[in-house]
Amino acid sequence: MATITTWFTLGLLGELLGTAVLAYGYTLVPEETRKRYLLLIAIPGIAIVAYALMALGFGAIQSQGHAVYVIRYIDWLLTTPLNVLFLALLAGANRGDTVKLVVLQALTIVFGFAGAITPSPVSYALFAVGAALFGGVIYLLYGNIATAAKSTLSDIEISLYRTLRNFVVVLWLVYPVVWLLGAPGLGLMDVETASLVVVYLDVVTKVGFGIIALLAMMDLGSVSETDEEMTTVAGD
Ligand code: RET
Repeated sequence: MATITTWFTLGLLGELLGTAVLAYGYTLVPEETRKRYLLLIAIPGIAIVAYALMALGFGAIQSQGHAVYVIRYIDWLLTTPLNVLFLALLAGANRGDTVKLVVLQALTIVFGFAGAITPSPVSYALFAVGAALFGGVIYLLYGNIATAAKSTLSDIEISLYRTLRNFVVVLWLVYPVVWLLGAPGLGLMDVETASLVVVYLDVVTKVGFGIIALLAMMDLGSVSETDEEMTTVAGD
C-alpha cells in the first residue's frame, strides 16, 4: 500500500502545482471570459481535496475482493461534468444540449462506480451502460455542440474547441480501458499499476486541459486587443 500512497501524494503535488499555475492565469485572461475560466481552476482544485484525502488513506472501500476508491469517483463525478460544461460554454451550445452533455457525463461515472462495486456479470452490464452514455457524450461533442461552435465562433476559437474536445475524447477513453483491465474488470492490471496510470491521467487531463485553454484564451485576449487597436487606428 506504500506505493499507492506515493502515487496519491504525487497526484496531490501535480494538482497543487497545476491549480497554482491556473489560478495565476486568471489575471492573464480577458475579463469577459474570467467567469468561465474559474471552471478550469475548480477542476484541479477539487482534485487537490480528493488526492489529499486518498494520500491520507481515506476513501477506499473493499468490494468484490478489491479496493474501490470512492473519493476518486466523487472527484470524477464533480469534475468531468465541469470539463464538458466548459466545452459547451465555449461552443455557445444551447441549454438543452448543454444539460444533456453534463448529465450524460455524470451518469457515465455513476454507472462506472456502480459496476465497480457489483459482482460480475452485472458489473459488466453496468459498465456497458456507462460506456454507452459516454458514447452519447462523444456524439454530442462531435455533433450538435461542434455545429454550435462552428456557427458562433471565430476560426481561432473553433480550433481551440476542436483541440480541447479531441484532447478530452482521446485521453478519457483510456479510463474505461483501465476499468476493464483493472480489478473491477478482468483483473489483468493490479490496483497499484491502475492507480499509477489513473493518477498520471488525472493530472494530465485536468491540468493539461486548463493550460491549453489558458494559453488560447490569452492569445484571444491579445488578438482582440490588437483588433481594437487597429479599429482605433483606422478610426483616427
Ligand atoms: C468509467 C467506467 C464506465 C464506462 C466509462 C468510464 C469513463 C470514465 C471517464 C473518466 C474520466 C475521468 C477524468 C478524470 C480527471 O481527473 C466510469 C471508467 C466510459 C471518462 C477525466
